[in-house]
Amino acid sequence: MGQPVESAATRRARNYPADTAWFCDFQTFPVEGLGPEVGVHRRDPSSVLTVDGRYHVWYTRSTGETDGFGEDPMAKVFPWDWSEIWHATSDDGVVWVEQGRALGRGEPGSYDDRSVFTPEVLEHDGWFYLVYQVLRSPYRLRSPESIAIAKAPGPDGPWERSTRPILEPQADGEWAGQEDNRLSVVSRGSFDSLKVHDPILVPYRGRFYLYYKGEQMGEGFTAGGRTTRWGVAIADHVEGPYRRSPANPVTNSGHETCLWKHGDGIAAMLSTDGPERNTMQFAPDGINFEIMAYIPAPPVAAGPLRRDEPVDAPLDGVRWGLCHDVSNTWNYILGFAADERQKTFYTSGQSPETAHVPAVTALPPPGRR
Ligand code: AAL
Repeated sequence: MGQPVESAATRRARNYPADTAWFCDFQTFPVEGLGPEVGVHRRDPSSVLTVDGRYHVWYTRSTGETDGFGEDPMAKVFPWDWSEIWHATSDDGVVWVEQGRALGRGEPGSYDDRSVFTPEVLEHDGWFYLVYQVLRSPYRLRSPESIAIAKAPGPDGPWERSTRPILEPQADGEWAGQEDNRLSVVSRGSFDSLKVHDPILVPYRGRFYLYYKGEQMGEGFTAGGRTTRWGVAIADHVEGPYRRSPANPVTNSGHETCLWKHGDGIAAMLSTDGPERNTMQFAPDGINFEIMAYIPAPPVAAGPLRRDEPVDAPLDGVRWGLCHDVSNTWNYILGFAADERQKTFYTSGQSPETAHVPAVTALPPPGRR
């Protein structure tokens, strides 16, 4: 039998995207005021907004050691347990000043009495909106997690929260037994049967697209790792009601959401989980995403600097921003920037010297990007 004319890998490579516009490395850099601090967790920063020449960000903030799931139902389980949403500002993108708590937990017994965390922000029609995760006590392995919304007349609040979540998990799986074990199920249900996480609001085609990460009852683990996927729920009005797209899930991978408008479509950066992690993707209709680039190391939980005008180059949606580092006991926030030096060298033939640009060490001053 003759040798195969070409290998399977060669055949696969024929379908890989050739456009380099979506490829980049990323650099991270320390920022003051939101960095490492013993006793304090800061994580999951929102997008960065520019308001009157000043940067604004919202993020999860909590204090104290974490104990994991144990006997004491009131003990802090994770860094995002017993959290609040805080607000910080900066005039240069490097030195940040904590302005204090933007939104605290709800009253005991309310849907958000245990934690409010992982915010994203949208400025629209003169109002500011936070979408974020909510958790009601007790916090157990099988606890559902939902998404709520709050609005304010300005970045400094006061924030008025929704009376109930705007999106809840589908809860359409079936647990096996009474043990508090999130993997023992009779049936898993939908990709978002247990938790809806990492919300981000994108005004698109005259409606509001709420993208989010789903976590499943009896979550699986495949060759790509955890089976976390993104869905989208769509509303005519920013405060809802939100209805899930029948096409959900709209990704087969990814963890924290990071999406931005590009041209007439929606661009996405997926990280951390799934066979398509660490990719840039684009959906011309906001639903059907295709891979545009495979990137080495996206920033984790990226909150990009939101630009007022429509972006032209694909990477303009993630050129700068804030992200987090959770590799230490105390989670903290740092800056990130897209780095196209390697690509510039290979695609323009510039010598390494001329292609070399100084390492990115700060967000651009507000107003100049
Ligand atoms: C984050 C997000 C969600 C998870 C936890 C806090 O990166 O994916 O918010 O619940 O981790």
